[in-house]
Amino acid sequence: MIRILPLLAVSWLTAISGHAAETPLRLWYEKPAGPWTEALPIGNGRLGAMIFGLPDKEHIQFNEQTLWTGDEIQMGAYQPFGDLYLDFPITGVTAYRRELDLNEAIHRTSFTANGVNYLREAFSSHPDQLIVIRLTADKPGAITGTLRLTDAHNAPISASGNTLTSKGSLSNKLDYQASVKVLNEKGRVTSDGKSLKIEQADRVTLLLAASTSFFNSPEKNWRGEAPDKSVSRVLEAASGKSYDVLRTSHVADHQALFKRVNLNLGPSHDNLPTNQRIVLNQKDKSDPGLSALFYQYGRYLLIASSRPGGLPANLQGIWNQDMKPAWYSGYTTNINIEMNYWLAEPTNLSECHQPMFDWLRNLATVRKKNTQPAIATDKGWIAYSTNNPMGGNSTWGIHRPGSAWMTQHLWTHYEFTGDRDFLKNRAYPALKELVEYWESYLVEGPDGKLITPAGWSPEHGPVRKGDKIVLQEGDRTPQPGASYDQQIIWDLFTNYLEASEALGIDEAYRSKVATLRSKLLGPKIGRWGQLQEWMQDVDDPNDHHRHCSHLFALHPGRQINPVSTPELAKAAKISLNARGDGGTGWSKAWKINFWARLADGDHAHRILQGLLAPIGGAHEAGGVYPNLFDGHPPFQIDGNFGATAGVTEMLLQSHVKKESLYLLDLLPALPAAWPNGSITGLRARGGFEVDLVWRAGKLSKAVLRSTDGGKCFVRITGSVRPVQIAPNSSQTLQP
Ligand code: FUC
Repeated sequence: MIRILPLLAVSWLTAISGHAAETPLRLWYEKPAGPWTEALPIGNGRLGAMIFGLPDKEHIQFNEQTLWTGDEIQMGAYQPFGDLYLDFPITGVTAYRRELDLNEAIHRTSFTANGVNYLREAFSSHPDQLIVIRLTADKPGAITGTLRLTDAHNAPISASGNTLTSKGSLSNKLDYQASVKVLNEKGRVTSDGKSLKIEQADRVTLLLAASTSFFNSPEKNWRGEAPDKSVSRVLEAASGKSYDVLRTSHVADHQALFKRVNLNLGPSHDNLPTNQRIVLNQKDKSDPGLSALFYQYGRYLLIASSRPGGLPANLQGIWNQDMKPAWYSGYTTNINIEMNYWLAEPTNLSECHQPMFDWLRNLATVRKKNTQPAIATDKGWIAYSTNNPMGGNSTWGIHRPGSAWMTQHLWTHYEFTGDRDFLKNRAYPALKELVEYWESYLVEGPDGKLITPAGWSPEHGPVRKGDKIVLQEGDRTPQPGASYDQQIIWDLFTNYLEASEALGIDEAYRSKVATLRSKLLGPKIGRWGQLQEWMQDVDDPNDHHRHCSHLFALHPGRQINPVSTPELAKAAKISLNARGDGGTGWSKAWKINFWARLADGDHAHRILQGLLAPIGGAHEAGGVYPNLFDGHPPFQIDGNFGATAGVTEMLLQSHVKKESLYLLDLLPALPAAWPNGSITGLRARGGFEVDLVWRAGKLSKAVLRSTDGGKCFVRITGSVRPVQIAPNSSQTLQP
């Protein structure tokens, strides 16, 4: 298995680009947050909060990723946990600033009032499993205020000593508890049974712990340790540590992941508040640093919402304030959950991919119990479009190829890490059972090709209206041979073939699957030169639907690319142009990836700038909120993650093979807007780590590293050359 070389990466950046390793990466504002989408997110993978930064009435709205209603059948919805309010008798605030520092994963609020300079810091610690809030002032005894805890489900709040607790249970018998403990330096803390009063303290540390009785396993019926036990344990352990110790281990833990990749795209208007940067950049496009910040924000958000052992990032990561969030804030499988994880491997956050694999395994386990007749299968498993953490679902739409698409992620994890145990024990069996499902499900189409008898192109379809065929939003009429299904099945079969070859097993079945793959109905070019979305040539050149499902083969698939299938790539381009540059947040994010795969960096950049526009009112006009959360609208985190993945595809691609080796394409889609820049620490398939520097729009230097060593091909400005790297070494390439 390939390991990471973080130290090498950082020192190399400093050496070649002359930049301090610490580029400021922060979202900052001159005013406290008003609406929720102005507040700033912190998270430790499990426990998250939105911080509003109000001097006199601080508001911290928090979530815990397992607080779900629903079960193995019912969808339920992701729930908000509670709110912490800190009321201070503070008036006459000057010199106000709040910021989220991505390098340290710390939120800061600072201001002056009555001649006192106040500084508040907050973070969600993965090593200590709680949220830590630190209140300081530069004059003794200046911290006086009241701490209140509320529960989103109206559970009773109790106060004892220096701790406030909420404790409740949801309709599905999921128990939960949150406790906040006040540790004051000087002054005193008293309780009135409901809230805590802090008087004349010098400094205060608040420890907020929250958990539920959820256990991430169908075998354990989804229930584990009682939350009061875990909350007490966590609070007790953290109470024995100083603020500095808690802070130091949090920063170290975050940076071990975050600092693996360093991106520099040129000038940055970090001197302006982020909300103003967003507006200004739309006018003059003068802030490539905003694109770099948005890129790193995607990585920050994944680290903060997806850690090994936990649940995958849901539709809103872990941040949600609504009792009935849009689309349940669940796991939608026809683009959204997959997009959440496109960035994981290439941006060097492979560990953060793990929760998706566990969720997938659990979902497969529940589906194979076949308790829902409409999606029961003899072999493998299939799922509905929208799912919860426990295998429960909305029954809005059967999404037959969803399991195959998600299983692509297992194969991708192997391609990037070379983890053979994972390939053998997790990826291969999961791929094989789905190949067996499709082997039994496919039928012969009119021209003898193998087709899906009941395909679907999310989330619309052709319906007859009078003598016309129109494409209707949300239509789910079965469409035999729909391109989306066909392409995903091709991808699944290909992943299976490569996996069985890598393991050297199942040779007879491998050749059977190779034959099946060769009989699949492949991509078709239609009457206006487009890549057909359906088996019949019914595509409408004025169809601007947000989904581009029939372009799966271009991205995240690899059946179509400009070099080996130029005609199909041309057709894909015609389809993509017809779909337009608009769409929801995630739709724009996907289009960045498509244009990068078509090697059109300027078009990809144009869409990225479209996604970085301030969010407007229209439901399908994607953009960003002042806190840089992606808006469908409403807020959906997939667009954040998908944009980071897209920018990565602009700088480095490794999905194509040449003579059985990966072909690393360096700067395949660099836009004119980023003439000078550098990136370190990207990962490529085959287990390589890649640093790139470019000047005047051309690659000036690349470094490839590998722990296990290996061969690949590298494409630099059009020419392809073989490269061999010895174990634990690196190689510098010049154009
Ligand atoms: C799919 C999309 C919607 C939305 C939802 C969560 O159904 O078509 O636009 O993003 O997922």
